[in-house]
Amino acid sequence: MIRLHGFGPAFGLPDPSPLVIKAQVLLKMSGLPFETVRGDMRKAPKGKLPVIEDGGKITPDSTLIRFYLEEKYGIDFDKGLTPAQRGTAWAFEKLGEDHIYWMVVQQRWMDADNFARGPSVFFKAIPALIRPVIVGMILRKVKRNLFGQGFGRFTEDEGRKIAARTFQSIADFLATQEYLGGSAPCGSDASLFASLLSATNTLFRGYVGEEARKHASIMAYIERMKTRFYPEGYPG
Ligand SMILES: N[C@@H](CCC(=O)N[C@@H](CS)C(=O)NCC(=O)O)C(=O)O
Repeated sequence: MIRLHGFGPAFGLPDPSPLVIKAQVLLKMSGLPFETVRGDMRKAPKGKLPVIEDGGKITPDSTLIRFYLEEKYGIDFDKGLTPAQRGTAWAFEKLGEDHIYWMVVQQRWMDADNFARGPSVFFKAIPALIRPVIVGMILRKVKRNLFGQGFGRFTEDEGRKIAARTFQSIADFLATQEYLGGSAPCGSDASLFASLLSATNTLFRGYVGEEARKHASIMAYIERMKTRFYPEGYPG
């Protein structure tokens, strides 16, 4: 059976990582038997999760996992879509992963209240004496990553304007059709759903969630995907 390595449910989400949620939804879409286990990113080939393990073969990265499932099991996650629909879906997928993702990281990690509500739980197992040192080190790393990617350079006003335009454009698109490829979910819905579910999480305060939650079409899309892929709900 395929084993998906994630972080484990947290923040009221199936996983704190949108990319683990994406891989989980792709596996659900595939219809293949799988289980989700707690992984260790220090042992992961790229130092990140998700990773899947299939009969001893390890595949890291949510997009490489998709390619692996397509190649090994002959699955077409975008079956029935025209080339233009496939292209649009892919563009929305990467908008989620390479743009919204960083807004979410900024919101969760760079705001002290949000950090206390969320990511701080990852450090609970570290002895109290050395915890502040480790937390400080990781926070500096996250800040460097945000600065390198670029989102970390925006002021709050600038970030809000960008977030507003991003969520408005997604909302306008989702107001015209149920899923990225039309009336049935395609591979990229796994990703966009994961990004939007993470961005709209009410555990965290700030403009990212506020701008995302404004849109009825985004909230309805999340509910459609939840009903379809998590009818049993999820712990966390
Ligand atoms: N491109 C990767 C990104 C995965 C990723 O960024 N995972 C994060 C959690 S959301 C991680 O494991 N970060 C650990 C680190 O950067 O040290 C994918 O699509 O799977």
